[in-house]
Amino acid sequence: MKAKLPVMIASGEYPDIVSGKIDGFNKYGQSGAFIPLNEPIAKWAPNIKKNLIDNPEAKSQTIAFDGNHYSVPMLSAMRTSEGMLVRKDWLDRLGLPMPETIDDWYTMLKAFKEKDANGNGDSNDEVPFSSVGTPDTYYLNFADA
Ligand SMILES: [Ca+2]
Repeated sequence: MKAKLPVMIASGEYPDIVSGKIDGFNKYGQSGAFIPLNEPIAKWAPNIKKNLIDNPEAKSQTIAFDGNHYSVPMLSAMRTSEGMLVRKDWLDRLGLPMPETIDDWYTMLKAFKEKDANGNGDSNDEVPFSSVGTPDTYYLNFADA
């Protein structure tokens, strides 16, 4: 999207909502391509307001130099459109609990790698972690910790 955003902006034709990186929205928002979202968020999105505008840390990471928000970031507490999936049958087979902490994740992934999690008698054929999408997508799930 990074390379496509300037082209899309230059064309003058773009959808009502665009997905991408905050820096691009702040850059093109300040030049008038996007409307500031401060007022709509304050008026119609109390939960986003609470977690974005009223949260100094989130606000500092997302606000443009002109003081406006041109995007709604994917904050860790609000990251509901993605998540990690775990093979519960593998957890059950190895007697492990559903991971809650980073240490739990480490223990689980190490056990998946070293033990016969799929129960086929071969302890070397499991892939303990895989993903689809960009590296940002899956590493961010662990980055906050
Ligand atoms: Ca196996």
